Amino acid sequence: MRATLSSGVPSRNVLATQLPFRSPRLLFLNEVRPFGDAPSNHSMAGSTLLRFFRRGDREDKNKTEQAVERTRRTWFRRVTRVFQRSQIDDEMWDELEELLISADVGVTTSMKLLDGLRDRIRSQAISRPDEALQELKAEMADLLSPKDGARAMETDEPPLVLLMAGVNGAGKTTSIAKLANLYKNEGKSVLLGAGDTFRAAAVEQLQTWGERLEIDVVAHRQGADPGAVAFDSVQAAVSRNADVVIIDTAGRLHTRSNLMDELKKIRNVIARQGVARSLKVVLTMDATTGQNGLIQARAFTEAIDCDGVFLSKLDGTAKGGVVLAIADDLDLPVLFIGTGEQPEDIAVFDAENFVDGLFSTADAAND
Ligand SMILES: Nc1nc2c(ncn2[C@@H]2O[C@H](COP(=O)(O)OP(=O)(O)OP(=O)(O)O)[C@@H](O)[C@H]2O)c(=O)[nH]1
Ligand SMILES: [Mg+2]
Repeated sequence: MRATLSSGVPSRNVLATQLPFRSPRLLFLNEVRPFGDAPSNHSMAGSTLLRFFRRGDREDKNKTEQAVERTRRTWFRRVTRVFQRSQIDDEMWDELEELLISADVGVTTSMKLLDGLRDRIRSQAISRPDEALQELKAEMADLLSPKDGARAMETDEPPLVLLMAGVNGAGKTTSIAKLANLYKNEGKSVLLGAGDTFRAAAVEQLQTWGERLEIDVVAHRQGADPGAVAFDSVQAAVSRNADVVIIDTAGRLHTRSNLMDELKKIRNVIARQGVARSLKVVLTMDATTGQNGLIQARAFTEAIDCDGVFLSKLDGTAKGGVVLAIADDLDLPVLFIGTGEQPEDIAVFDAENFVDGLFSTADAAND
């Protein structure tokens, strides 16, 4: 379905700046115009959106290395040291187990990693600890490269609809700004939907990001039905031929079951608009919460099918080992990592970059 487009909208930010509180339905579809002078031709149709994040793997690698610096300095440098011994012995296994669990890898995932390492050492008759370290890295990279991870964010039927879920304060809204900026820099047309109508000033927060990034925001007033915001956001994206629409959600409602019910409702509203195949639920997790965050995340994955994780605030924590637990315990691909508070502070997650970052010797000379 394509709504009729008309010209005469004075500003690209008209949706965000001129209509917010006059009407509960901010967006009037017949006033929406396409991006730029001509509608987007959906240049990625039949292709994959993630493939457009080729702004340079080196940039993602550097950002990842910086973001895991605290985790590396606190835990993984000690893991490296465990392998600087003359032989593989029982003490080595005990120390490894303790360090991995301390780094928030979690008990189950740590055991699994070490069992995998034992198998590798046995089957390849490895006796040197430095070779065993290389096998641990390979085991970790294998665990982090989920079979369907690369496909998690693909769509050949634009617009790609991203629904950002997560507990309050997890970093949803900031992560939306980062994703929007990333897609925009890849030449994609992006629209945001202010689906957190519960928290005071949440709509304005997204609108401020929209103004800063010059990306339009579909918003209703505070207290409005988030399902209606999601509906209008998707309609606007369809009528504009937008490539991507990213919808914010509330992290807190009166009760947790309300929150999950609301999310399901929003998801269903979106799916009913014929974009079910392009809808991806992205769970935002705060890396600083480590294993506790995992418990909260599980409540989301039990309520709603999630397609992957945006792991925020990796730069601010030594609990980066939780990435391994997300992949293993939650069985979700980590798609993106947050590396700071600015829109450009994002890296596309890559298992090898991450493992290399954990074991990098880049900062050894400064100690
Ligand atoms: N250092 C760092 N800070 C981050 C990152 N992502 C988000 N933050 C900060 O975390 C705080 C909360 O971020 P929000 O984006 O408002 O979180 P939210 O999930 O939308 O919160 P609610 O709307 O209240 O549910 C803000 O101060 C952000 O600047 C990150 O990757 N690194
Ligand atoms: Mg928010």
